[in-house]
Amino acid sequence: MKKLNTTPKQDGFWMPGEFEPHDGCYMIWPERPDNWRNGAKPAQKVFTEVANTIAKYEPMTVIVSKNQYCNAREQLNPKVRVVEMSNDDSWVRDCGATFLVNKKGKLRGVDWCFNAWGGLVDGLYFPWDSDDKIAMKMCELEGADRYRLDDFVLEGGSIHVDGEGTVLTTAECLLSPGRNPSMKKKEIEKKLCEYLNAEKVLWIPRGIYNDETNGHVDNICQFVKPGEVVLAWTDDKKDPQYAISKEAYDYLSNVTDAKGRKLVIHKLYTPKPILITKKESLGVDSVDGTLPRQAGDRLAASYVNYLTGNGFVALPIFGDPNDEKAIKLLSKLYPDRKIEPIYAREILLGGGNIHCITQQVPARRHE
Ligand code: KQY
Repeated sequence: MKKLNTTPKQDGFWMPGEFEPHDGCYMIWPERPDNWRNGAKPAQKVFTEVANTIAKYEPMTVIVSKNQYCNAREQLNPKVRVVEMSNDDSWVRDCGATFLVNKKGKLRGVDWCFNAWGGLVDGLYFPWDSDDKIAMKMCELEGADRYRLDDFVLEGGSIHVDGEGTVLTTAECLLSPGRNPSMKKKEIEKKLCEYLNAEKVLWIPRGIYNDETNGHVDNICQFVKPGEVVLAWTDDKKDPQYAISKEAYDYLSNVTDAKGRKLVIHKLYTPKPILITKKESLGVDSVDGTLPRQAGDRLAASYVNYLTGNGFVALPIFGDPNDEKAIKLLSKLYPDRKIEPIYAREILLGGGNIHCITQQVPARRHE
């Protein structure tokens, strides 16, 4: 497939909202023992549950290394396509292709530069070169030409779009020193609008408290549909999350989207603080250059990190009283989709959640 020298905006390709129809979904099988406890076995169980759940609704592909291929093939539902591919870890939202469509039913991908959430400044592991090739290989599998940005670092979890010209992001992440330190905010906006084919960027100040991604937007806020968002929320003023969510709420209450609409904001209550236990911490290999997992550290738990797909919402739950509240709110907001709650503490222990480990392929037919 071709590497293109034009931009999606020039060519009439755009990124649809995640809530629009999909042709499929991707994940990467977890295995690195310095991120996933107990040799990644507990994580593999939950990843299997996520992949098998999604496969009930749309074509599912799981990328897996040579060493883990037979194990993954054995565990995953036969409906899931399993493809061997080198990788550094399992965050396909971040290292994978951002897929775009045009009015003629064609698919293309954006292949951002990936540097493991901050490169040598504050990245989470080293090296990341295999992950940086994942987007290109996904484009090959999908038969999609691609726009490669060698000069612009971005992870898919740091953006959401409404498919109608609005991009949602956080300043904490996109202006962090490990991404594109020589670029001004306006230049970054221009790049996003050019490569997602959008008109307006909304900048939430910060992401979820203690999020190791420098505050990805996909853990704090997401579009339910154009003009409507869910925002991670707590009423507990003593929790450092309160000030972060309040700041986001105030910001979002005072902006309009690309179509000039004010946003409807739904508060999605976070679970109570979730901390790494000693047992969990001891199960993770300690490796120089990889973020340590220490007992007592607070995890970036949020229900906002859900995936919307064809007729379903795959929702992380944590065994918290607010699980039910989240299920209830999302059932109301997505009356035509089945809410699929998945106990996701193991994914959270690795540093993200269901949205971070999935990447949708939008339906090629778009008017
Ligand atoms: O998108 C994410 N939340 C990924 C976090 C990376 C974690 C690596 N330990």
